[in-house]
This record gives sequence, structure tokens and C-alpha cells, in this order.
Amino acid sequence: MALEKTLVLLKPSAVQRALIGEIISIFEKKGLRIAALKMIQLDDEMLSEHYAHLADKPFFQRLKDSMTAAPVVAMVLEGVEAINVVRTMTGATNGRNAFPGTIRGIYSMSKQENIIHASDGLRSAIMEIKRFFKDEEIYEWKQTCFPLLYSEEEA
Ligand code: IDP
Ligand code: MG
Repeated sequence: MALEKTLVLLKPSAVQRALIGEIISIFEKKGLRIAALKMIQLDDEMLSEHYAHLADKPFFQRLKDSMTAAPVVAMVLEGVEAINVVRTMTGATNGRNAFPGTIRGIYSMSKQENIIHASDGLRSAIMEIKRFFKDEEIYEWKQTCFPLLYSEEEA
């Protein structure tokens, strides 16, 4: 089982609604290692890259406006199968359909204002981490509770 890194953004709506601490805490308590963490103001260029797959959608400009309305909190989380784990914790895109217990399920009533972004696969995780973090911003600190989080065969 592979130790993976994934990218999470707490969107401007999460920052405005004072949910930063609470959501980071959910990931910390899950056992994911925070490898990098910072607040950044996204711009049009970064978002056109990040959301390139949505460029022809009618809501694209609205989405970009929403994503630049306040800073975001960006982080790199690491754990065994972290990409899938974090994506599952994130929940369905539309907050109204997201299962209760998922972050969108708990905190969001909207498809656009859905609080959080999480990488959806290995390729996108690698690209997105590179998009938002320099190598020297990613820390390889040792999680001393690691043996309590996983069995030997898992890690
Ligand atoms: P994801 O964030 O669950 O991976 P994507 O389809 O990759 O979903 O869309 C990226 C973001 O674009 C969503 O998180 C959401 O904020 C926004 N979005 C997606 N579909 C719609 C829509 O139909 N209306 C408005 N915003 C949307
Ligand atoms: Mg996506």
C-alpha cells in the first residue's frame, strides 16, 4: 500500500465562514500528515490552469470569481492511499448530495460553494502539488505516531 501525497484547498467560502481550523482538525485527527500548509491568494492564471477541464462551462467565470474572492488555505496531506481517503472525506461535488459525515456533507449546501478542493487521482495530485507548492515548502517530518496509525503490513 502506497504512501501518497494529495493537494487540498480550503476555498474562500471556507475561509469566510471560519471553517479553516475545524476542517484542518478533521484531517489531523484522521491521521493524515500535514506535509505543507499556507494561505494564498489565487489569481486568474492559476485558476485557468487548475480548472482547465471546466473552461467551456457556463459557470467558469463565476467559479473563478468565487475562488478569488478571498485567500484559500492550501495544504499537502500524506498518508497510505491518501488521495482516495481525502477524496472520500470530501464528498460529492454538490454539497446537497454529499453524504452526511463528509466535509461537503457537513458544511455545504451548494455545488459551487462546496468548501473544499481535493485532488482526484495520482496524476492530478502530482500536478496540483507542483502548481501550489515549491519543493522546499513541503516538509518530510517524521510522524512519530505512525506505528499507531497503521499495521506493519499496511505501511
Ligand atoms: P470536484 O471539485 O468535486 O472535483 P469538479 O467537477 O472538478 O468537481 O469541479 C470543480 C469545481 O467547480 C467544483 O468543486 C465546484 O466548485 C465547481 N463546479 C462544478 N460543477 C459546477 C456547476 O455545475 N455549477 C457551479 N459550479 C460548479
Ligand atoms: Mg475535480
